[in-house]
Amino acid sequence: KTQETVSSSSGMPSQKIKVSEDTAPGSISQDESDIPTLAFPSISTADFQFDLEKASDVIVGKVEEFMDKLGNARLVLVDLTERSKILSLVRAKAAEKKIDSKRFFTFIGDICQLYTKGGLCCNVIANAANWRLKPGGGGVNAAIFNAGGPALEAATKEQARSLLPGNALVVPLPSTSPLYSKEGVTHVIHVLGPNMNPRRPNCLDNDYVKGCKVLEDAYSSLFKGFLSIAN
Ligand code: AR6
Repeated sequence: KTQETVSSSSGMPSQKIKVSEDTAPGSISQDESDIPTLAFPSISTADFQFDLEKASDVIVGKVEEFMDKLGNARLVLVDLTERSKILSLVRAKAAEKKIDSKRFFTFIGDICQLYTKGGLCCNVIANAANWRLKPGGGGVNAAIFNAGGPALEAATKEQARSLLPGNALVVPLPSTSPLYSKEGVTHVIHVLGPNMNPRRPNCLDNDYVKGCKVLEDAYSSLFKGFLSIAN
């Protein structure tokens, strides 16, 4: 057995994984970069002002639902700082449900620099998008469109011009995008979550019955989209 574990949740750079459990000497070991990995931000919980307790229940519930469909793929919830409340809530709830921490874990860092700054290989990243699929606007959307460059904007436009709440759009990234060449990201999945911010379009006015349903749909679309390219 030569398996090292990923340093989850600590914000420390993860180690290169060598998976060669129970294999014969000399057999090929799998490098971490071969493991399909989706890094995703917590959808709707910053600019869209969605309740963090409720969002963490939705995230952990959806992760649990998709666990046995993952195969060897991994899901990683990312946020910028170690003080992230959503990361602590999700970590605690995932531990309670005994979710396999090799298949799902949290990571601290900029989702646009997970490999170069954090040593974590993620071939797919998700974006908390706006309905027009436009760059800018702050948050993770501005960061991803910035890092992806004009190639990401063009590739997104080729796929769609808008997105409905609860939906996700898989965009293959051209190799000319710096996110591809530097970070190893082959696809960006744009996700539009429910909005509770009265200053943004489609505000749900604190209707959390509808809001939770839309957030569940958003994560289902995201994970299905990821699985469609992962396997
Ligand atoms: N890396 C990782 N996580 C990040 C990063 C980053 N670079 N930047 C932010 N986060 P938000 P929303 C985390 O506001 O609430 C945009 O303007 C952040 O801490 O980006 O779905 C769009 O155009 C939080 O946990 O998305 C939409 O109009 C999470 O990402 C609107 O905001 C989501 O925060 C969407 O709002």
